Amino acid sequence: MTLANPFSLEGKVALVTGASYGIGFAIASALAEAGAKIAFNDINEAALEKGLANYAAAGIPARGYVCDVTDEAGVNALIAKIEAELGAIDILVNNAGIIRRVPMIEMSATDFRQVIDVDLTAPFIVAKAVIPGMIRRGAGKIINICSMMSELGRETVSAYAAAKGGLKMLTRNIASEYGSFNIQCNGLGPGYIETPQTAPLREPGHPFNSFILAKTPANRWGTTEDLKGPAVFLASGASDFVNGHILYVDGGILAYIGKQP
Ligand code: NAP
Ligand code: GCO
Ligand code: CA
Repeated sequence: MTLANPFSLEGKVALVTGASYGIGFAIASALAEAGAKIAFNDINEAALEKGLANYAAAGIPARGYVCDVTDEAGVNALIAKIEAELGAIDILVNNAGIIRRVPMIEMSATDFRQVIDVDLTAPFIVAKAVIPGMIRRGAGKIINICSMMSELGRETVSAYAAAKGGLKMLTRNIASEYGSFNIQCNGLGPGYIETPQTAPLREPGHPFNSFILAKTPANRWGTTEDLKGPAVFLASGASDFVNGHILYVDGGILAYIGKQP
């Protein structure tokens, strides 16, 4: 008798938000490799076309949709369209996110609110749209992409840290409120990963590069490849009794005081 593979996602439908490239694309690719059908969205047609080209180049038959995750009516229409075209959404990855690096006292309330809107309110909106179907089916997986800033602060990222800290608690609250319906909601907390979002921090000679290497026991930046296995774990039956957990994939940053200069 062959034991079923607990990490298999065969027959599952996954929505990964903001997944044209970067961490979202890598996670969607991993879920596809594990057998899931992939839906993703991006904020406009041009970005979506680039995303579709990326999936095609990787041989992944992903379906792409234009949707701004902060637009509740648009998100509700997105969910209905995906469920009509691909089937019920079994796995949601709230990945779409922005960052604005500005000293707090120089940041406008408008910019602060925009970061909160995309990084915290939108995961609420999208989760709220998929949970009723998961309740009806008696199962579901929600993965919220958190951050080192779910635990730590640093200069210039006040809005982002507030959003990602809030996303950690939204994750725990969804786990608490809907765990009895066999819905598992967990966070995936990447450390410092090489993506367009962190490109400004990795410019040659930028002091942040040596700083983060000294703060990372693994002594390297993470890559999106490092996130694939943890994402499949949290999306699969292998984690059915893991709920409200933030799985940090950070090379040990959160455990380490930092290398002595
Ligand atoms: P990224 O390269 O900036 O990509 C972000 C993605 O989100 C893009 O596809 C972007 O689309 C999309 N997006 C932004 N606002 C959106 C909206 N309103 N509606 C729909 N899509 C939207 O970021 P990343 O580095 O891959 O990060 C992905 C997630 O991981 C984010 O939540 C980020 O906070 C988190 N994270 C990143 C790191 C890291 O080191 N990179 C570490 C921890 C956590 P457009 O390009 O069209 O705007
Ligand atoms: C920053 C970085 C971080 C990473 C990530 C760390 O400016 O400090 O952008 O916020 O994006 O969130 O986990
Ligand atoms: Ca299904």
